[in-house]
Formats: sequence, structure tokens, C-alpha cells
Amino acid sequence: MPSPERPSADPNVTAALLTPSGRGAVAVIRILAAKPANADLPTSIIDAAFVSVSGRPLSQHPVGRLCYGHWTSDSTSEDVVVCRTDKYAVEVSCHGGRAAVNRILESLKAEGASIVDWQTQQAMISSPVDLELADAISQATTIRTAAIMLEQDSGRLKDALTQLLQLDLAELTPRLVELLAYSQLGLHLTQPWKIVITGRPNVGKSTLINALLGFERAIVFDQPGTTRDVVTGMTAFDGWPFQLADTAGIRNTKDELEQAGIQRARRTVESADLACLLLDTSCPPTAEDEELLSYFHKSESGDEPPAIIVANKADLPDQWPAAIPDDAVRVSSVTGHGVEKLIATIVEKLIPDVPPTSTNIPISYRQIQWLDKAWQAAKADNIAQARSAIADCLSGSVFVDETAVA
Ligand SMILES: Nc1nc2c(ncn2[C@@H]2O[C@H](COP(=O)(O)OP(=O)(O)OP(=O)(O)O)[C@@H](O)[C@H]2O)c(=O)[nH]1
Ligand SMILES: [Mg+2]
Repeated sequence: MPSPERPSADPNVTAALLTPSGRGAVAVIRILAAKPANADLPTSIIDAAFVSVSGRPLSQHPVGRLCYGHWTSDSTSEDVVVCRTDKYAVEVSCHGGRAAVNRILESLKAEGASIVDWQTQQAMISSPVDLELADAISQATTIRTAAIMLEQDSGRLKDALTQLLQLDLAELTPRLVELLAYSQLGLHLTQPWKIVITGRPNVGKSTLINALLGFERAIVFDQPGTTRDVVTGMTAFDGWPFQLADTAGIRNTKDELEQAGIQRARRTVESADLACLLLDTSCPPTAEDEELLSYFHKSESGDEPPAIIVANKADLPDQWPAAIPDDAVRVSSVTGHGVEKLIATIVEKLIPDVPPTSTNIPISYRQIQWLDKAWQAAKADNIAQARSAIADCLSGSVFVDETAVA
């Protein structure tokens, strides 16, 4: 196949193979005006090689009509179906083997077309917001998150952002608030929520992560200090993506290796979206349990993430009478009792508000930063600055925080 190249300074036409290269029943080549927004495709480039069975040149066939015919080049002829999909684009479907594809691309190149890869060509007809969305959809790990993003596809998210430019201040501010309401969820459509399982040694953290994941990911042993490194696993609860992290049990120790594991555990807790603090209620509370409980009960403005208190080993006699916090979820990681309730509590805590169908949701950090800037400007009655931030969001500009100290 002629190797894809970056379009030269101002080519009139690009051609790209849309189907995966290699063997296939049918291959599709798209020929596109290089500036689709303001130039029609010169169909003469197709007519140089394509002869329809009706004998009429392609320019005389209406948009959307499938034309069967032959592609003739170098004294060979391929059976093809050609369709003007738009006034600036034509698709040629041919035999899926490499030989047919190469011959057609070579003949288009000989007529002056620039051969590019499909991503380069797609960038010519998609807005930056659409491209970001396509990229995000390709990263979706669950059907639920993919479905939410697909609802924004076909230009809907871009159109919603474009409409903001027409609004006056009174209408703009609430629309921006609506868009930003689901910004955290938007980021998690491609990135899982991070949950860390923490607690003192031997309380059952590794047993719980295995129960939550449904397979033996972490080593379980009846000696404290078994887990040393951070062990992670991916799963989905209720269609939402989660990364679970099992960590070293937290305690005072002189063992340097264990200390290093505890440091890592603490860092993992700090960067998590949610912590599950595990208590072993089959043994009386220890000073380490009390310390961990008070850490997670500090004011919400602290570094600690929100936490769910999990009272484990509920299958054994309770040694914490009256000391278990009221909001603790009782589970037995060995029998599985209470694990479903714990999953429901995790989902409720992290995704308390599911967006109604068709809600527009920004899906990248870049989009959120520009929309937040627009909202700040709108609140300060600066409509010009708000519109400029929205325009930057639409144009794909990288967000630069001018207020950040250099
Ligand atoms: N009866 C009972 N035993 C449990 C339960 N959960 C864990 N265990 C047992 O508790 C012991 C420690 O379990 P682990 O999962 O290794 O504990 P851990 O918190 O990961 O321990 P470290 O990695 O040392 O911090 C093992 O013998 C488990 O079988 C439970 O719900 N009930
Ligand atoms: Mg462990």
C-alpha cells in the first residue's frame, strides 16, 4: 500500500483506507476534499479511473446513490461500488485484498491525491470536541460509560457548547452550572474511580479485595504483615469502572520493608477517591484501629478521601460491642455476607446522582477547565471573557492557567 503521508502544504484531495489493512471481504477508501468546510471534492479525480455501468460520470450521480462500475488503471480493472457520501467526500468499496486497494490508491496518488491515514483524514472533518469524544469512547471500559458518551456523539456535545456562545449572561450561568455538575463523572467515563482498602494488618483486606473482584488477586495469610506492596485490580460495579487497591496493613513496625509498604499504602490512600477502612470485629479494638478511625473522621476539608467503615469477620463473635460506628457496613469476606451491600454503598457514595439520559457532560479535563473558566467569568459579569473561554474549549486549545504562579 502506498505509505500514508502528512498532507502537503495545500493538497486538493486526500485519500485514506478506512477499513483495517490486511485480508477482508471488502475494503473502503474515502476520498475527501482537503478543505471540506469550504471546498467541494473535484470528482474529476475519480472520473479519471472510474467508469460506471451507466456510462455517466460521477458528477452526474446524486449524493447518496450507489454506483456500480469498474476502476481501471495500469490495464487492470477492479469491480467497485462508488458513492458520493457528501459534496466533499466519495467512498469507493472494492475487493478487500491488498492488491485492489493498492492499485486504487496508486491511481489516486497519480492523479494528485495525497494518501493519508484515516485518523489524519478524520481530523479534517471532525471538530476538536468530536475528536476528544471519539478518543474517550475508545477508552471506555464498560457498556454503561460507552453508552453515555455515545449519546453525546454525532456533534451533540459540540452543538451544546456552540449554543452557549449565543446566550446572554442570565441564561449562560445556569447552563454552565448544569454542564459542570457532572464534570467529575465525565472524567470517570474514561478513568476508573479508585478505591483503596486500608486497615491494620490481618483484618482481612486481601480477602475482601478478592471477594470484591471475584477472583484470587491478592495473597491471603493468617499472619499480620502479609501484603507489602500495593496490589490493584479492575472491576465494574453497576456498570461503573473501579480500580481496587489492596495495601499493606498499617501499624508501627521496625521492619524496613514493611515500613516502605506502609508508606506506599498511605500515599495510595491519599490519592484514592474512596477508602474502605476495614476493622476486624472478631478481636477487640486496638490503638491502631482508633487512630485510623479518627483519621477518616477528620474534617472533610483534609487530605483524607471519603471513607466507608467496614466491620469484617462478621461470621465470628463480635468483640466490639457498642464500639462499631453506626454507619459501618458489616461483612464477612470469607462467607460473602454483606459484600453486595458494601458494593451498593460504594456506588451510592461515589455516584450519588446518575445523569438523566441525554445530559450533556464534558468528558475531558481540558473541556472542564475551559468551562470552569467561562463560569468564573460569567459569575463576574464578564460575558466577553466567558465566550472567549467557550470558544477556546471548542477550538481544542490547551488550557493555560494564567493565574498560576510561575
Ligand atoms: N472468619 C473470617 N476470617 C477472615 C475473614 N476475612 C479474612 N479472614 C482471615 O483473616 C486472615 C488474614 O486475612 P488477610 O486477607 O490476609 O488480611 P490482610 O488484612 O490482608 O492482612 P495483611 O496483608 O497482613 O495486612 C486470614 O486467615 C483470612 O482467612 C472473615 O470475614 N472471616
Ligand atoms: Mg493482605
